[in-house]
Amino acid sequence: MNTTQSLNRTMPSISNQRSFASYADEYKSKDGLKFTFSQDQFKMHKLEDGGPKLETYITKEELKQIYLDMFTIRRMELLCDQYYKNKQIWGFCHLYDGQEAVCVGIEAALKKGDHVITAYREHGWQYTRGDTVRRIFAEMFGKKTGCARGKGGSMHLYFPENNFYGGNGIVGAQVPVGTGVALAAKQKGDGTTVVCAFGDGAANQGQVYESFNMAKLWKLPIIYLCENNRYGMGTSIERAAAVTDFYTRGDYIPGIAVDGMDVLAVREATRYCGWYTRNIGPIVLEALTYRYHGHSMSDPGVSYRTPDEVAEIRQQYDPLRKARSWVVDNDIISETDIKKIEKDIRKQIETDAKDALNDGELDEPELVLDIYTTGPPDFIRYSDYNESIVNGKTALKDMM
Ligand SMILES: Cc1ncc(C[n+]2csc(CCOP(=O)(O)OP(=O)(O)O)c2C)c(N)n1
Ligand SMILES: [Mg+2]
Repeated sequence: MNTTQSLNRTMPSISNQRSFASYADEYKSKDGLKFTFSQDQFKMHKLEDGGPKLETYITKEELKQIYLDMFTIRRMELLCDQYYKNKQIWGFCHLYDGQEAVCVGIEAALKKGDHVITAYREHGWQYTRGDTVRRIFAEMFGKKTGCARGKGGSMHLYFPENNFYGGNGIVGAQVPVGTGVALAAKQKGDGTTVVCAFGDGAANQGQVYESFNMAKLWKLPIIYLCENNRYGMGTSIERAAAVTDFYTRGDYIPGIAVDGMDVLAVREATRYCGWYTRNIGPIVLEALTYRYHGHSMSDPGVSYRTPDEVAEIRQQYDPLRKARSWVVDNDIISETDIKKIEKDIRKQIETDAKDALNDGELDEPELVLDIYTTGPPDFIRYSDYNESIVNGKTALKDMM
C-alpha cells in the first residue's frame, strides 16, 4: 500500500460536497399559525448571520401532535415514579419530566435518518425516536419485550430502528461515540446529522473537548446538545462550572442557547442547527431547561434546591402548560375535548404499562448472552471460583 492509500484509509474524508442551501431555504414559512420569539429566548456565540429566526410557522396538526407527545412523556414519567415506588421498577431510574420540550422540539426539526445519542435520562427520547410506551415500560420492568430484552432497564434504552444509540450510563461517554456517528455520516455523505446530548454535569469533561476538536477539524455534522437542567446530581451549575454559558464552551465552535421550556423555540433553533451542521460543521446547542424530579429516584431533590424554586419554575415556565394554551387558545382543540384526550392518553399509558408488566422474562440461559458476542462467553466467573463455567457448560472444578 502506498502512502496516499494508507492516508486515505486512516483519515476521514472531508471533501464531501453538499449543496450549500441557506438556512432561509431550510426555513420555509408555510400555511399555519405564526409564532414569534423574543430575542432573549436565543443567545448566540460566534454566529455572524444572527442564528435562528425570531418567528416560526406551524400547522394546527403539527402543534397538536407536539403537545400530545409532550403530554404522553409527562404521564409516562409520572407513572414510572409510581411503579418505582411500588418496587416494580428497580435500579437506577432518571425521570425527564420538566424537560419534555427539548426532545419533542428537537425531533420536530430532525429529518428522517438523523441520529440521536444521549445519557441515561432518556425515556422521552426513546419515545420520540419511535418506540412505544408499552415497550419502554417492558424494558424498565425487565421484560423480554423491552428494547434490550429487559437487560438494560431504565438507563439503557435504545432504538436502532431509528438511529437512537441510547441510553448511556457513564457521564459524558456518549459524546465521543456520537462524534464517531457523525464521522460515519460524513464519510457516507448521506446528509444526516447527529444530535449528541449531554448534561451540564458532563460539560466540564475532557472527552467532550477532545470530541469538539475532532468535530471542528473534520467539519462533522453534529449538534452538541447540552441539556442544562441546572444540576448535576445535587451540584448546581454555579458550583461545578467556571463558565456556565455552555453554548460558548465550544470556543471555536459556534453556539446557541435556547429557551428549552418553549418547544417551538427549541424546534426553530434545531432547524437552524440542522442546516448549519449539514452544511458547515459542528455547533453547540444549549437548552435551558429544568428537571422536576430529583436526579434519580433515590434523590428526593430537596436538599440542594428549595421547593419554592421547583414550584416557581412549574408555575411560570412549565413547557406543557405553554404548549397546551397554544392548542386551546388557537381553537385547535376545545378545553372540553382536550381534557377528554388527556384522559384517554392517561388510560392508554396505564393499560400499556399493565400489559408490559405481564410480559415474560428471559429464560435463565439467555441472561449470560449478548455480553460481548451472541455466543456464550468463554468463562463465567462465579463468586465461588471453582464453580465458574468454561465454554458455557463445564464447571471449572470438574476440569481440575
Ligand atoms: C464518569 C462518571 N462519573 C460520575 C458518574 C455519576 N453520575 C451519574 S449522573 C451524574 C451527574 C450528571 O449530571 P448532568 O450531566 O447534568 O445530567 P442530568 O442528570 O442533570 O441529566 C453523575 C456525577 C457517572 N455515571 N459517570
Ligand atoms: Mg444536569
